[in-house]
Amino acid sequence: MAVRPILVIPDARLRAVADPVQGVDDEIKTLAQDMLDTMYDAPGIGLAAPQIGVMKRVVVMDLAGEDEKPEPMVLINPEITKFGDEMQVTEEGCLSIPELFYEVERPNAVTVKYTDLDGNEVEKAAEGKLAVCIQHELDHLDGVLYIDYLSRLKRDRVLKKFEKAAKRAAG
Ligand code: GNR
Ligand code: NI
Repeated sequence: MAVRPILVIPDARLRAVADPVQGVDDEIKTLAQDMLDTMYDAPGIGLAAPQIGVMKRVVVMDLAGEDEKPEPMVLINPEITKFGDEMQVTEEGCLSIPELFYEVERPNAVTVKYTDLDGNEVEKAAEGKLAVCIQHELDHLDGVLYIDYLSRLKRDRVLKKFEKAAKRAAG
């Protein structure tokens, strides 16, 4: 059990592109477990490795409800191979942009291809909240945040707030 600190904007690592994983070894297995521990502790429904400062293309998710049995998912080198034609608007939040929630429009369905923890290639179709979460997490691997989809006015307001907070913390 290792809960690692979650980076908050404007940390530059949240804007960098993460590197592909070369093989599923013990280091990646430990990373995935630490990411799940960190996500459940937060708590959140997803976490991407750059959010804990590890620039590797690894994502974890669990969309099971509070009273349901946990359904941890680990996605290594994930890629979206298909987007649905319809769009959906849902409210998103991000552990790296704490305490704020905004509505975002995204495709309502995606197909994602990834390597799992056993090294197997998996292709999975998703819709609804899972599709939103997959898109949100994969964006993190490319340095993209959900606030990038907001109007410039709203995004700038969010950025200013966190830039101010970072300056205050730095003294
Ligand atoms: O915990 C999270 N909740 C959430 C809600 C709506 C859309 C996306 C998410 S992901 C977020 C955790 C997080 O920041 N993952 O990167
Ligand atoms: Ni996020």
